[in-house]
Amino acid sequence: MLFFGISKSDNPNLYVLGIAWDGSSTFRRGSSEAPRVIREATTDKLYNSFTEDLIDLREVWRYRDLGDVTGVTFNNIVDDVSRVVSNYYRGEIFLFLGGDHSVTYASVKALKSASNSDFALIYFDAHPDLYPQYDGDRYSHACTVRRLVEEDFVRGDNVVEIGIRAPTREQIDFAREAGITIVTTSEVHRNPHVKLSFSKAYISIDLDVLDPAFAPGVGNPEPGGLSVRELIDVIKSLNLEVVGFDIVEFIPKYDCKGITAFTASKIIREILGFMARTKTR
Ligand SMILES: [Mn+2]
Repeated sequence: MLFFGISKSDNPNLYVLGIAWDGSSTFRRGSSEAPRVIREATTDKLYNSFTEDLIDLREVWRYRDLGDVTGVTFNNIVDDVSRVVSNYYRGEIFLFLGGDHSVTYASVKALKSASNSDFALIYFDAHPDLYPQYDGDRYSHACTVRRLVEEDFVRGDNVVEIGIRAPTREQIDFAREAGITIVTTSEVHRNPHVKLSFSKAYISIDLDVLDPAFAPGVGNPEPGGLSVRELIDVIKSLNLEVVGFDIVEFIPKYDCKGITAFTASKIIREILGFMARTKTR
């Protein structure tokens, strides 16, 4: 069974949706293959249902896998994700499997509309993704947070970017103007407790926030990153209700012996355990 042996259900409290899109990547492509490979890496043949903190995910979660959204254009993807989320969302948690980081634009937009509520964005990434446009594409994966803020899907002062280590002056200037909080990789390394000024958020995990030693199979590897241990400890330190989360930028063909896939699976397992603390459904 997939997802650590959690039961499938027609009355789920967790939906899984793959977003098989890598057309907004700037360098290496192939993250559209990731949803299938991440699912396979959650097999209960490899991992049992307990988290590090002894939460039994089978006692908390019932899931339904909605398959993958595929599309020829980014607009198709945005529309399809919105349609699927609005069809199913009744307060459940959504786990989105990317895809490149542009899919977070689609998922946040869809959840915001379907839930009709405001939430903050915690964005784990080596890169700020705050370019006004990249190679002529305003919806490039290098522009995701800027679009979400400028189009009012999330307030700038409700965005925290964690693990940043590949900034540009232009992007950091925009972050300051917009009130976006930047927590650098060095800052996390010194202190994994990130303080937040909000209590409800969407979490986006770009696997390149990790050092390529722990996640070689990504589009834009940036050495000097977090360890898996540090990332999990940061997540566990957050005091937060999570409305949904994603794992993005995994490219299976650049992976080495499944390292990145197992890392993605481990992160999903621990986030599901982390969310169990605040889950009321
Ligand atoms: Mn990114």
